[in-house]
Parts: sequence; C-alpha cells; structure tokens
Amino acid sequence: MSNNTTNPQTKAKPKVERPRLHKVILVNDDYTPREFVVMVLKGVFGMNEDQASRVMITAHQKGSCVVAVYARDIAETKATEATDAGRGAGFPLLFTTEPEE
Ligand code: TYC
Repeated sequence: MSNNTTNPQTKAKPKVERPRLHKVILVNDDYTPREFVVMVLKGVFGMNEDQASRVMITAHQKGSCVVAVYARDIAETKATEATDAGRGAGFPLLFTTEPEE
C-alpha cells in the first residue's frame, strides 16, 4: 500500500501549469492624436489600418481596450516600446499589461 499509484495519500500530483498569457491594454488620454495612436498600433502590434482604428476608437470611447495577448515578456516589451514611442513624441500615450485569468 506504499505504491504511489494506488495510495491516494501519497500519489504524486504533477501540477504543471502553463504560464499565463498577458494582455496589452491601450489606455485613453486627452492629448495623443488619434492618427498617432493608430500609427503606433500598426508599427508595434502589426495591425492594419482598420484593426488599429477600431482599437483606438474603442479605447477613446470606453477608456481602454485590449490590444493583444502574449507571453508575459513579449507583452511587457511591446507595451514599453509603444509607450516609449508616445513619450518620444511628447505624448502621454500609455500601454499597460495584465495577466489573463
Ligand atoms: N482621446 C484621444 C483624442 O481624442 C485619442 C486617443 C485614443 C488617445 C486612444 C489615446 O488610447 C488612446 N485625441
């Protein structure tokens, strides 16, 4: 009864969980021009004009919008790159990340 395959008290429970994906979120502000937001979405996230415009408008109207979902490192790198593009042009454009449930 010390067999690991039969005793429920000693049976190993391999708990291998896939790392969570992280959302990149675009946050609205009152200063960054719409065309600039669209340009950054196209340049950093590989969106086309139509996709980028929809995401920008959603953030503009609702306050924020999920842009894409990636492994944590990639999400953080892209959020930083996109936020830095705004800062470099003098705009308060902000991209954040958060883990998916
Ligand atoms: N609200 C900005 C404007 O009216 C445009 C904008 C949209 C800025 C989305 C940021 O995440 C944003 N110029």
